Amino acid sequence: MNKSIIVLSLTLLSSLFVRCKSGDSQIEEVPRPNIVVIYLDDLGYGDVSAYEAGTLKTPHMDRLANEGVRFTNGYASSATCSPSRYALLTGRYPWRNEDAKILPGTAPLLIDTDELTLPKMLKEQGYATGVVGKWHLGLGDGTVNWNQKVSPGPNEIGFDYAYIMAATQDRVPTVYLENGVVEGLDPADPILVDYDKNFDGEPTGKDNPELLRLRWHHGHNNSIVNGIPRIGFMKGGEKAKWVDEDMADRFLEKSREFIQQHADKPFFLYYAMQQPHVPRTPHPRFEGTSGMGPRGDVILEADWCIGELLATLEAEGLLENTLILFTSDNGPVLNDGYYDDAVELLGDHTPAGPLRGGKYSLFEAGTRVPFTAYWKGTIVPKVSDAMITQIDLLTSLAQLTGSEQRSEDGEELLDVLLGKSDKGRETLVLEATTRTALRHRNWVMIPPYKGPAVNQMVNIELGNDSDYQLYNLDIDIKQQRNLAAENTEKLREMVDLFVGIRGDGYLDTEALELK
Ligand code: NG6
Ligand code: CA
Repeated sequence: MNKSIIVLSLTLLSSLFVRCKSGDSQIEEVPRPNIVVIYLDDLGYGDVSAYEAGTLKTPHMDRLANEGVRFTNGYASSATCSPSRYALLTGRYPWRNEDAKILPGTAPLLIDTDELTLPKMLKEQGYATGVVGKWHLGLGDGTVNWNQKVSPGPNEIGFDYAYIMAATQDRVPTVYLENGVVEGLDPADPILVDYDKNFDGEPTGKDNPELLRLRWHHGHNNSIVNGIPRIGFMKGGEKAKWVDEDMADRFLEKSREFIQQHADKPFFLYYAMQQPHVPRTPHPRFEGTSGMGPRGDVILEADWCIGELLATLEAEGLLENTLILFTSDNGPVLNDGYYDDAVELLGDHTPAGPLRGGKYSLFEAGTRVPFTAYWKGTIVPKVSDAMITQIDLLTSLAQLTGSEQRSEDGEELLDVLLGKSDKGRETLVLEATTRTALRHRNWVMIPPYKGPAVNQMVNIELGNDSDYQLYNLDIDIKQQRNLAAENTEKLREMVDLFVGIRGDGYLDTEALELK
């Protein structure tokens, strides 16, 4: 072995471990693997072929699932994006923050800069931290000038590096920001953004259908960018606007660069992919590849990106020193506001797998998502039925890296995450568009909620009912049989537990009078 190889090996080895004090003040070695969170947007439980063998084949996602721990009871923190991401990064239930709702592109930063976050905790442990992809957690303090450095944002809550879209692919501003600065902005063509009113003379999806290459079904009829109507109004910033079809490649490229630049030290990468959220704009390489239209095509595109990311880690010699978590921010939706044939070309594919509901729903498909943990050479492949939620990641990864930080609502589930234990959570509050329900062991209790049973626009059952609902998931994973009336004892137990967590004021007492 020549000298440089020895020096390199020693450097790599020292980066694998951190010296840290354990409870009895003994010094012990704690591993410091790189950590990559691959976070899909609206990917359903049944969209991954390792979860639901069907027409769509996702070999790279399957690799993570089949060669790692594949959780069958892995939950997103909410059935929509911003609250889900808030809870992922803070380890707090989203309902503790009343602003944690789907945010417009002009919303202020949702996470307090004093708050404990996953990247902050890992930074304290010596990690380089980066986010690439969809942010949707608000930026700035409420009055953002997009032509200056936008702050606070990801850099102020623990990320050393951030390459993001501000909100969603269907919301303005349709530009990338690198560490708070809009990429490629021409100062002579400043960006203006407004969510209430249009700028004089600017075309909109509503008034100018002749300019559209993708038609809107509901919402999405404000400013037109690249022939696609969006939510919100934007003017200027022509050179900075993203090309939708290139977004996947761009996020992949930035993620790879981050990995390559930090190959010699522990890093945390939050790779927040935009697929299969609307508008679904596959790169031409993937157009038509699924036979299911753009929704299927962008899932295959995302799968390819994951393969490329794995190949990068492998080429850098990092695969055996990297814990890769793969999951989704909420459940699936087909028609989320554009005519893109997602419903018409679905065929036999079942995005929610066997689960009821979808995005926006309190039923299982709203929050139960693909959730896998892969660590080559360390994690022994298995299927785990243990209950775990993304809220647990901050605390569990603190355990992994020797940090004493614990988040408000996260549980210490490191052994579950690594497949060494099957003793997951017992209790979890489920959340969908600010409504909450309770899962305890194999039972789910949904309190009565006003509002429609079905969101007709997206054609998803929301979980609203005038009565209590009680389901036994052990025998009824599809949530078809409401046992509330016949098992009042269990219902009472669940309601008491729920009230204990959510507080007395949450349910109105009249509704609580059980018949
Ligand atoms: C909804 C949008 C939907 C999607 C969602 C956010 C309309 C009618 N619907 O308001 O298309 O953008 O917000 O999705 O505008 S999420 O995954 O980011 O939560
Ligand atoms: Ca989402």
